[in-house]
Amino acid sequence: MKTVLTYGTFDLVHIGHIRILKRARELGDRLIVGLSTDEFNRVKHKSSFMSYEHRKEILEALRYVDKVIPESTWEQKVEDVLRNEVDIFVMGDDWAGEFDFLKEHCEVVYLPRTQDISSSGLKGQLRQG
Ligand code: C2G
Repeated sequence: MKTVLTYGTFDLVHIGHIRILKRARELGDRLIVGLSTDEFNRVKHKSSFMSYEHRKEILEALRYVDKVIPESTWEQKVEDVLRNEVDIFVMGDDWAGEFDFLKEHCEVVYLPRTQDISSSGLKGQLRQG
């Protein structure tokens, strides 16, 4: 059983999110997502349109996601990797290099982001009508 772990806010889930979740899941047998809480979003200087509960319910409905855990701090990743016996940690390559410290505990993979789409971009387009 190969376990994959990734993190994010996943607000207004779009094809960029779906594609990274799909590719991450395909690297193993189960995918765990560390979902940023509303409070942690503020730490990340991000605000999400949808609440943590709604974003969690949406992710749990996706075929690629097996488990959602809360992401409340930057520092919890090593503990999450060990507690969940994670084999592969995955993030989009906008984070390339940022989580290499996890390499002593699991494989670290940065996957190409999907171009030309983002939650903030979608919000801007919706505002412009
Ligand atoms: N992503 C992508 N393509 C996009 C947009 C996002 O591949 N067009 C990926 C990101 O690279 C990330 C994941 O989707 O791996 C989630 O993106 P966000 O919800 O924006 O998460 P982020 O704010 O990057 O939070 O501790 C890690 C942080 O919680 C990551």
